[in-house]
Amino acid sequence: MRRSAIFTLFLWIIILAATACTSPTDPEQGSLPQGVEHDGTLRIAALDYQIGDLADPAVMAKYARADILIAQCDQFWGRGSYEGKMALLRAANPDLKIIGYFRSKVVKDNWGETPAQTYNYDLYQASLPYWAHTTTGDTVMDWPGAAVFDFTNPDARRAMLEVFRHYQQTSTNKFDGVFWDYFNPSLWVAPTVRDMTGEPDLDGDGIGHWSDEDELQAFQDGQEAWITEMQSVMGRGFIQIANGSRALQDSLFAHRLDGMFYEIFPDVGFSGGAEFAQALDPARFNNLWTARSWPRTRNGGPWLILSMSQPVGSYRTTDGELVAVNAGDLTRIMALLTDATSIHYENTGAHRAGIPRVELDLGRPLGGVTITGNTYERSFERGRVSMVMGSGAYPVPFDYQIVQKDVIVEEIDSPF
Ligand SMILES: [Ca+2]
Repeated sequence: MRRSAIFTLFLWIIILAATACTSPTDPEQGSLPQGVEHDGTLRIAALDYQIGDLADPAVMAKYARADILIAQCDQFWGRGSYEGKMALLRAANPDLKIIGYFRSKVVKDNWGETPAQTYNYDLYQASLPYWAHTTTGDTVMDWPGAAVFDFTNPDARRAMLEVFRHYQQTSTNKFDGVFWDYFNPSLWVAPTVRDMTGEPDLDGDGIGHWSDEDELQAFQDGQEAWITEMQSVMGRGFIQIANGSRALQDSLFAHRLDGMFYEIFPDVGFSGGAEFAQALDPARFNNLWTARSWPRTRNGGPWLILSMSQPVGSYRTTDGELVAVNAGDLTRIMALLTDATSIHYENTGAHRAGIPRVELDLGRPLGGVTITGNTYERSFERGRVSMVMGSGAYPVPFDYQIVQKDVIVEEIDSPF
């Protein structure tokens, strides 16, 4: 294996407890114990925007294997096909946290055609007075078919939150938390939105969103208010996890939450090449060890959920064998090295839940991570993980080896 000479003079010992010193103080936490009690080697998250047949044992096994499941509210609430069926998931894994997906700034324009008194229809109706406009009076779309409402308006937030609260209260399916999709420092519009005229102008002052300082400040303030108001309505024990880049780079914002979602890890939150290496660079302000200390911990957090790019490709061994890379294996290594980080294991590329190919039983970590040059090592009660950083980018960012009870149970040994 090629080993970079750049860092070989340095030996970094990451003392995990030391990183906690950088955590902002939360007076509400009082004397609650810090950290998370794991019942296994690490936690797994599953995200599935279209929950499968819960009567199928193989499908149920995927969800029950996870520690936290992110699912669509419209499947479970009101006239959703899974009304009353969350109990099946609860029975299969009483410890499973089930989190409801919630759009923080858009409604789909076809929700107005769904049956009345369904969750999506009610969200659509609640949003109508607050749809945002562009400098030319057009409706703001951030994706084709997704209309932006002005969540910087407290009345808009109140109306949308009331729909969420109503279904959580009246449905037999009750979520343990919310998955915000998503919070960025400013509005992002997909390049596929082609027929929108003008520039988004949420506050209607004629100044386009990205050059309007007041509007950008209100955009960020509105996100913070959303989180506070969700907590007021749903309680302090309601888990709040945010997608989007803001919580991955803003420690004070992340501290309002129980966790954050790294979409297409490590491309969101890190950029400029060798993103895997950046995420594990102790000198980088938002490396995963540091970021792990940002969210609050009172609801089982921090939940740092690593998503991934799929499919990522393959490599050929020195023997000529073609080996497909499962990105879930890569993010699992990152999670094993960064402790409280949980992993989003998906294996089809369509945000479907998945089960690790190799289940681990390493036990608890025996300490922090030792970094020698570009080699990262960590010992566990029943084994060790070692990783050698290569390109730091897909498809094979690094080689690694997991040894469990003196047997190599999984590795990538590429000729990079
Ligand atoms: Ca404006």
